[in-house]
Amino acid sequence: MKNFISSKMGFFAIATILIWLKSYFTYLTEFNLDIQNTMQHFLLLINPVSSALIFLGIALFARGKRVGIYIIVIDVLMSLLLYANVVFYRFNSDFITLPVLTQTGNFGSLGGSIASLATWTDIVYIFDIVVLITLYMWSKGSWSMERMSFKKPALIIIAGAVVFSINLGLAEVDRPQLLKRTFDRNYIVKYLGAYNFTIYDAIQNLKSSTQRVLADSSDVTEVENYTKNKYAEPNEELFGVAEGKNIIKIHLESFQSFLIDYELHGEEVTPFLNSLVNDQSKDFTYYENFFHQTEQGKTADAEFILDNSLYGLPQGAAFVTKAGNTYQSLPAILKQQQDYTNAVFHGDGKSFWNRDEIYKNFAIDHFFDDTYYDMSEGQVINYGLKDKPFFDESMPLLESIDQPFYAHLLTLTHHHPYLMDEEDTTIEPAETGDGSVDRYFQTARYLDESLEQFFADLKESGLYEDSVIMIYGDHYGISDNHNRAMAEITGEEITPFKNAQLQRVPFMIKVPGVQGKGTVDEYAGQIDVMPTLLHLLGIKAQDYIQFGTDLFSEGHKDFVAFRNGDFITPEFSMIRDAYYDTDTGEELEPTEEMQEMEETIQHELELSDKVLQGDLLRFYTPNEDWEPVDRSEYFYGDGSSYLREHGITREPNIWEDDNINEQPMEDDSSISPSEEELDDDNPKESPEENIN
Ligand code: GP9
Ligand code: MN
Repeated sequence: MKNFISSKMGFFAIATILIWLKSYFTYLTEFNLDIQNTMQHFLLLINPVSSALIFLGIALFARGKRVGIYIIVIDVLMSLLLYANVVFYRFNSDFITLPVLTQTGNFGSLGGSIASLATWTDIVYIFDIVVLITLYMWSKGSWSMERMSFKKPALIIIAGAVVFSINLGLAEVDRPQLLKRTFDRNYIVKYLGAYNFTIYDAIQNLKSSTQRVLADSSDVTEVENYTKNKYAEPNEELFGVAEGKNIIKIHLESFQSFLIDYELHGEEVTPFLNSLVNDQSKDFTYYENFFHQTEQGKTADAEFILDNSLYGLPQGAAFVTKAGNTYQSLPAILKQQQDYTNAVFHGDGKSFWNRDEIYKNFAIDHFFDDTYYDMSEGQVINYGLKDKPFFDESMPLLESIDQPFYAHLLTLTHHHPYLMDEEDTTIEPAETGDGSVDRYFQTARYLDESLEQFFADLKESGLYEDSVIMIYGDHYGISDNHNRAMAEITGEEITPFKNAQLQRVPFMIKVPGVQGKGTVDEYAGQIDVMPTLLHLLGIKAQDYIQFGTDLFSEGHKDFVAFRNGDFITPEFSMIRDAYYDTDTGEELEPTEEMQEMEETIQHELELSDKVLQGDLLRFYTPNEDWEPVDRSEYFYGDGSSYLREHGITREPNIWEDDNINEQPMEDDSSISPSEEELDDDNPKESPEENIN
């Protein structure tokens, strides 16, 4: 036995077992993989084996003692990949894909929150590496200098491949079309493991870059037929009512609809937004069954969907990976058809989410990034400028641009991990003991107050009356890593069905001269916003490739597709392969109608993906007046000269662009959450809870 342990093969065997066990326990404790039966659990247990055999097996081809070094290096690489996924998952409830890794240098949407997602107990992730290094030092003396016979490593790699084939075979029995469906990364990790998932992801990405090369003009016809067929004729009364009006579009960061009318400690959390929803004079129409449809691209996905009526990508953010594509975006259409000026306002560095690149393709004239704002101490927190100074300082900018304008204001303070300076808080945190959830209400209140102030300013400036004002939530703020606390908040256990219900985000719109309808219960998603606006402005959406339908139209299609293929209709929903009564949440036996809907959703998502993967809009001419956007006409300079030119005074900008997202989040925050509180995106207390 001792001989075996101190041999090369023994070292290899121990390394294999260690990485296997580490992976398995990580799956159990860190990821919520929704294990439903013994077969799935068995596959979870065995799936690290094939990767360990194959990858570590490669090291056995090396000569002499190098075998040990290579095994350790490969083990470290596998561990790094695993741990990166763990940290990423803690906030995103998702796995890292290559596009996420390559985008923004901010590790996807983690940015400033990353430190809060790692904890000292994570030290266990290097335990096996320490063991291996010690063992190597101890046993290498007795290793031969020779290369072992070629057969041994070859057999081991073949064994790994056989284990993988069995694994895949069993997985396909339990979950047909596992690799074909591709929508949900959770499935792939559950059945094939985190390492095989990464390989799969790499292949997918290679495929997608070849797709563009292979696409041709005939590919767009199928998409055009589908979208023209789905198109809903405008509501006659509203068509063109807002022609030439300014449009003010307000992005509520991480804002979920459950906050509306929610009371904490007997107080409304968002009294101002509530007043817009409940106002008797009804300026606004509020959609209470409106859902976000974002994926890994988070904010960027929301922006993308709203301005293009295309779905975001199943992996990564189209803002980053498809920034070179041709688009026929809402701002571009408004500019061409009605001479609008397009502007985006955001108190963060311009390169975040690759905005400064893709905005050019969308025909955004002005991008007021952080260089246009006073980013000095006390004004910023977490990712960037606080919402109150943001709106305040946006007013003169808004007044400086030509009208009619399409102005998009992106808020930021209500962003994970929901940090606040003491003097900005006006409501006590919740008391679930889950820091993110508890603070979530405080930043929501702050956002609400900032909006109230902005509305007052808009009224004072005269812009309020005659503008279309649209408010939307971008995506969830509380991931399903917080189900325990959310159960306390909502008073209900957070099942997958309930979690889908929580993906509601607010959508409200005021159209000048049109009486708002108060709260309406139509089911809708972010994809529907663009055709709605086009029709309000008197532009036929039918000319364009759009997957949504006008919210005000009689024929509005009220099914909501989530990016993973799940969906909700007013009658039934499909969530993680189970069907439910949307009203009662009761599980249903699938009917033909439900299955047809599932296929429609799949088809729609696939077509939208084709548009992006093949860059198909480069082949599409919406109408004879259409002129493709020329990105070279757009340039986003530094704020200081613009401010000077327009006589706008600001404190000097002491922040460098790139620093914003890397600022230690506790800086200047007198109520910085404690380390412990910040750990709340960490695995839940018990492994059982994780695999629910
Ligand atoms: C960053 C901000 C946040 O500029 O828009 O993006 P998110 O992390 O929500 O995707
Ligand atoms: Mn966001």
